[in-house]
Amino acid sequence: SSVSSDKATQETPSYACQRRTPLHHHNKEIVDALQILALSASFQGSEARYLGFTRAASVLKCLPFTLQSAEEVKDLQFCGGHSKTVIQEILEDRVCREVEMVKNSEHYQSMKVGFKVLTGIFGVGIRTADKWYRDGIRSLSDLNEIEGKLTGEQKAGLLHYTDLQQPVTRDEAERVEQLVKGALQSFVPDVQVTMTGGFRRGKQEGHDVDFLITHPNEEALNGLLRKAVAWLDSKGSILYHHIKGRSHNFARSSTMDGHETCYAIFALPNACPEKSPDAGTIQPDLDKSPPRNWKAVRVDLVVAPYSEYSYALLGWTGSKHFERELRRFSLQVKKMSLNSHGLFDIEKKCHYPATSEEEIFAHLGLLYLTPSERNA
Ligand code: DGT
Ligand code: MG
Repeated sequence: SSVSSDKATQETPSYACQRRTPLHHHNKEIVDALQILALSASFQGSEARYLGFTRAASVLKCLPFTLQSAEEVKDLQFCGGHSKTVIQEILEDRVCREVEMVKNSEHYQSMKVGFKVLTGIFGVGIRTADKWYRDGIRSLSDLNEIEGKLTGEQKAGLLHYTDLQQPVTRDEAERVEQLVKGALQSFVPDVQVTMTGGFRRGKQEGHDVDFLITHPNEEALNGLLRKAVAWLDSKGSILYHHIKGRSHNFARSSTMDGHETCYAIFALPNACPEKSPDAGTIQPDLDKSPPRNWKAVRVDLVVAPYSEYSYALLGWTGSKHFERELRRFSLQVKKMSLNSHGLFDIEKKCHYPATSEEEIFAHLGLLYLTPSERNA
């Protein structure tokens, strides 16, 4: 086992953007446990502990074998201290007491409800969910009681809670893609629409569906998002939407970018059912409420000018931890500032244009990773 751990150490560079992280790996139980502790730490406002657990989980996702004993992680980066105790306990007892305690705690459970109502908007989401907790809100019915005080976005998240908490399947994501493409192409037939986020990394389900929209002629993009969303809205396909206009003075260091973005909740029509043999026979009317033929799905639509498209594609493909590490590597190792608009060399004071993701990795001196290798 010391041979395998030495090997693992040698093969694990410190930044997640320097290593291939597959979607499926060999240590699911331990990774899931560490990620629960990471989420709990962020719910408690501890960014440092969130990062510690997230980095340990991310390193374990790259291990090419299933851990048998905690000895095997002794030389692995980020897997010492608290994370090591967790790993050891799971290997020995199959469960970790701390993780079980966290999962059952009132704070963790209430924060999760609040966070989901806020449709998973990190940062803002956690602050608001925590404020609700401090105001004594523990459940959906508590939230329903203060409905009058909620913003439109929060009301929508609450109203469609049951649907939004269900994962979005790949099949559903593809049907959203058809809707989105149809709307955009009715105005600009050759507009380019790419599904980004977790689905581009090969995930079979997600919490939302992310799209990036571009066109070689920038004029063609003017007003396009608003028109397409209004068109979808007029067809009854949109339950809630909020458009953030393009901005030129966003904070360079922040993860927010200045692209025009629509945060929406779609009413996705159900897939056409296969004709069943007894179609047409009258069913007894047991439940008086009419069957609902749609599902609420969170959708993000982002418009990027053609010259920034590759940076936006890299920035919106994720994972969140991969993006964070890529930016940290750029800044600390290369003295360059990366965001989803471009790459800026702080010492040479110049921008690096790119027409593909491969070129951006090359500018950073990194080995190219395909989207499915960015599941850090
Ligand atoms: P999911 O949807 O939970 O299955 O997982 P992902 O990986 O699709 O995560 P998601 O949808 O939250 O975000 C996709 C990527 O886009 C992720 O790497 C972070 C990035 N992203 C999300 N929101 C923003 C934003 O407001 N600005 C920028 N620049 N990037 C964002
Ligand atoms: Mg997503």
